Amino acid sequence: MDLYAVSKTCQLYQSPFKILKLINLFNMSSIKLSIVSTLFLALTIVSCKPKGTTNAISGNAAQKTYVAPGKYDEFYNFVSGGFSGQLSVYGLPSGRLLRVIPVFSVDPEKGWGYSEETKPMLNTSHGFVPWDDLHHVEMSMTDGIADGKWVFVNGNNTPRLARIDLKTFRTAEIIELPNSAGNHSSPFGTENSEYIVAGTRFSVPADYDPGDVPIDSYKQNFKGHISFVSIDKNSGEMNLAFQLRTPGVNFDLARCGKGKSHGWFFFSCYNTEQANTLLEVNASKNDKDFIMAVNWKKAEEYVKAGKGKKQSVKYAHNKYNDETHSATSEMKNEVTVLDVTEFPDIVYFIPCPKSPHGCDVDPTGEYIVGSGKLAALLPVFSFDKIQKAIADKTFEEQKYDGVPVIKYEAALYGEVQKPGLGPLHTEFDANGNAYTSFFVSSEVVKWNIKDLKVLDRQPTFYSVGHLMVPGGNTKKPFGKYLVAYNKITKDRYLPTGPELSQSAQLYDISGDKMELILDFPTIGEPHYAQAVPAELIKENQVKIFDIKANKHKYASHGEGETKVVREGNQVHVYITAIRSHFAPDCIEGVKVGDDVYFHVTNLEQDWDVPHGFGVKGANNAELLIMPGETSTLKWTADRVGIFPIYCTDFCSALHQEMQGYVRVSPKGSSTPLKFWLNNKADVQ
Ligand code: K7E
Ligand code: CUA
Repeated sequence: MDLYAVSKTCQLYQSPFKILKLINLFNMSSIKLSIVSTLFLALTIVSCKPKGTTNAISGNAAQKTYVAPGKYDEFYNFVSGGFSGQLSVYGLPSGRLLRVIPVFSVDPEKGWGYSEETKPMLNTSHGFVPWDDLHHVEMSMTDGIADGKWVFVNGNNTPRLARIDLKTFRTAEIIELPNSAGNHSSPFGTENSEYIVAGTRFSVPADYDPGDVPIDSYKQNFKGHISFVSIDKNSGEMNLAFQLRTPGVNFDLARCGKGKSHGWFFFSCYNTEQANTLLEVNASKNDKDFIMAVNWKKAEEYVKAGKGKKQSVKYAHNKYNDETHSATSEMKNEVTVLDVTEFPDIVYFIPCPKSPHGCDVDPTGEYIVGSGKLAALLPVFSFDKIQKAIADKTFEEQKYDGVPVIKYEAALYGEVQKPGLGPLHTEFDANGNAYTSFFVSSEVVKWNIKDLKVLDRQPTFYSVGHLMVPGGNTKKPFGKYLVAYNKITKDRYLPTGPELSQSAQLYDISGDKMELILDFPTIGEPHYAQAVPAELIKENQVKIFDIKANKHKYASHGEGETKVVREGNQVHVYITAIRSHFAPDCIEGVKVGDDVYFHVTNLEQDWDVPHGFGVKGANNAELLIMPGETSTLKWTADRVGIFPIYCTDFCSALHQEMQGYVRVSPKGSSTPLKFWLNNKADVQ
């Protein structure tokens, strides 16, 4: 029985005694029992039954979230889609779903990963990878404040970082991360988005080291890598600047320093036991794991001075170009690696109780909160004290795998006592308060950073993971709302078969007490999210692509440029779409076995007039083509007959008339290649 199961039991409103009895039904090792008894103790302190289920939504809550028809929401909220691999965009406070942005997973609705132009975006060193697990969202920043230009997100499974352009709400770039496995501690950005940083969850043998080693040689052969990806200020383009090679632990989450701690990075680490099997027991033995403090400015200096080793690796770097309306994928083969044991002033470990998950830095940059999943307290570390401890060398006698370990008390500002059970993540408001999520006790707890006193606690429904306060990770939180992202909803929504909805819950945090004002379901499992005021983004939207500037190789800039060209068994159809016809809409001379490429250009130059494109029997998805854009659908003619094509997006009153035919003749037939619109045969 694991923590998760315990918490599920907890949500069935069983008493802690019942839970313990239930746990005892399982044959448990003594270690497990000790974890469980800690848990039990904590459970007796904090009742796990969410309180206030009946009065959770108060009378005027509806008013607070009501956005009248024709009115806009106040915030854009970018929410991870978890194992859907996508990012969804909601309005706050209404909780209305505005858009799902395909990132790492193919999306037939938008042709993402299906059109010829977007396929290269999902290329990796493993080939085409059509899915990933997206956990964290990091908006670009200027001077420690979100600037609304880009959103960075992580692909957990096949380690990747993506950049989404908030002018188009599309994925503009994806970079693969070598030497990484489980890109979980990612992506976290520095104050001016100098770097987006990504730590590996799994330590594994580096790509440049021998990989065929026994799994139980973990301690000798498994290493961690932290990637520093630099961001071009103007274009946003990502570049893998360097990596740090670290001892083999699991990196879970991270935050950059800000203000006084700008130049530093903090990572939570678990499995400091370096276990390689049954981690639920073997990685829960140590009383304390670590927060890893990284002086990235120092590391950057070393790299600039030519230090570190160039290692040979292989990773894909994919970019989408809004002029050619096409993506390119480039395979790269080198990265500069600094081994932190050879550069003693880059990295320090700080002991942190019991498998920390979240590692969060307050708006001033002075306080670093570690959230030990199995701990009954929350340690808050002081940046000043960490600096002093480093200067005074207040280290433990033993290094950890060659890295100095700062004494716990020397780095500690203080502990929040009895905050709740199963702390995961902390966000901040602008008034010196912190908000921490507690998975096991299903609650959000508000506490004061200075005196570490708990101020308020509110139940979540149920098992909250991440929390989000708009700007709550930045120097200047916007506050006002808090959203809890819940793993389990149980009885909150109409049931939907074996799997129930995950959800977000919106709290008003403008008063002393948090007030729950809305539930709304999410797409995929929500992990982290970030929100910014709508003004930062709303006015910058690309409304159309200029058709004259379309540099796609197969674009037709008007109906006069449309044509059908045979190259061996490939047939290229240059076709246009405008309300309400395709040109051409009749094509003959295609033969069985031909690969037909429909290059569809949308000639519209008005906002929000996409056309769609589908063809019978395509083992592919539709295309959805924006005004001024060209997209290509590949279709193989597999049999003789007449194959309709049609527009899939209801674009005008005559949308249903927007259709055409492709005639497929037998292999070797003499049907000539012909195409026309309205019997204007072979218009070229
Ligand atoms: Cu969901 Cu950020 Cu992957 Cu915690 S992690 S909940
Ligand atoms: Cu074009 Cu419907």
